[in-house]
Amino acid sequence: MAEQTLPATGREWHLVKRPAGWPVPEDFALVEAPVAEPGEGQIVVRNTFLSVDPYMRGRMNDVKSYAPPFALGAVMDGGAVGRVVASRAEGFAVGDAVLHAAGWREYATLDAARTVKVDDSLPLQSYLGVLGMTGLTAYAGLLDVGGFKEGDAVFVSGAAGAVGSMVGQIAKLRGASLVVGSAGSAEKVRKLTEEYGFDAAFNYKEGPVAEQLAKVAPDGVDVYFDNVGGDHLEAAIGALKLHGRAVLCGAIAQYNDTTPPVGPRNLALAIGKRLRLQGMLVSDHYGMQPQFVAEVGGWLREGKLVHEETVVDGFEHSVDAFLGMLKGANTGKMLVALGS
Ligand code: NAP
Ligand code: FER
Repeated sequence: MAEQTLPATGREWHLVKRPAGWPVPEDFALVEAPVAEPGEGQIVVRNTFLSVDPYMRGRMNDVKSYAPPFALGAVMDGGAVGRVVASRAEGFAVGDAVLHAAGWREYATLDAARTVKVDDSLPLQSYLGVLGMTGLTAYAGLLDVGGFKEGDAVFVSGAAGAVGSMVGQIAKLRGASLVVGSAGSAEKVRKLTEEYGFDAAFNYKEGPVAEQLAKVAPDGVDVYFDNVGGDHLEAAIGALKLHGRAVLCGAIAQYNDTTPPVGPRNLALAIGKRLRLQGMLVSDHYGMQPQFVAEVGGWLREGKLVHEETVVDGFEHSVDAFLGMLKGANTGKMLVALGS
């Protein structure tokens, strides 16, 4: 039996219109919906933090992709953490902290087997960022997909974001000879060099990426971690050394485009330089989770790794947080706090 009285309703965010280009607030609706009683094997979670992520923009389009499109007129989903408020599942008690995929709502009734119990000696939102999906993307992308080795020179775009800020720091901690990054504001560039240990950084809005990259990495790079695509990827192909690797993690510069992107126009350079450009999805790398948590968790405890979160307060501001993230309002992981 449910162990405490549940609220009759909770709020959830629905996608009501498929965005054409940049999403607008009218594409979303804040809806009051019944909170379902848990069935056998189920729990009810009150979410405390929601993750808003770039890949969600892709799910707003009605196209076949690695993740199914969000249905129109239905609640969206995404990473979330919260506390169990009712349980009919063995091993799950009221008060337990869980990580799950039923975000964009205040209360979630779901199969306990589809949630992961987490240790709440750490701030719960860490499981959405530094020790969660974005952290693992950085770790697995750099080390496994990118084949990073000590002494490599690394360039990462989106460097002040959740994934990028981790990529640069992991590369440094693993012995990179040079770590350079790009980001979209002077303040982000300052943080990269003064707080995150990057050797150099530049603001991609201040001039051509290829020219700015050539200044900070005149001898080229061994690994490019691509979060942006477009002119960033083109510049990186130009800067990669013989046998260089590009990790194709994201292409956020084109997620809201309504016409097909041009380029990279210099792809043929990959032939002579014997480059490897490899796409990645974090979901292929969950096997690395224990190694990732051990190594990155260790660096966190030792104070060797900085991690930042940009927290938007209030469930009703979830869409603002999502749109803000797409426009660069965040440094580190963008999160929505629902209050505890
Ligand atoms: P994030 O970097 O924390 O946030 C997105 C950032 O993108 C913004 O803060 C903004 O920062 C930057 N941006 C927006 N438009 C841009 C543009 N036109 N050119 C350059 N930068 C732009 O997000 P995240 O969660 O860490 O994700 C980063 C990338 O990794 C995304 O491309 C995402 O799709 C990808 N990703 C892939 C996987 C996978 O499994 N393949 C998993 C997670 C994430 P500025 O202020 O610097 O512009
Ligand atoms: C996943 C695979 C990919 C996932 C997220 C992504 C939340 C992100 C991709 C992107 O941002 O481009 O299983 O889980």
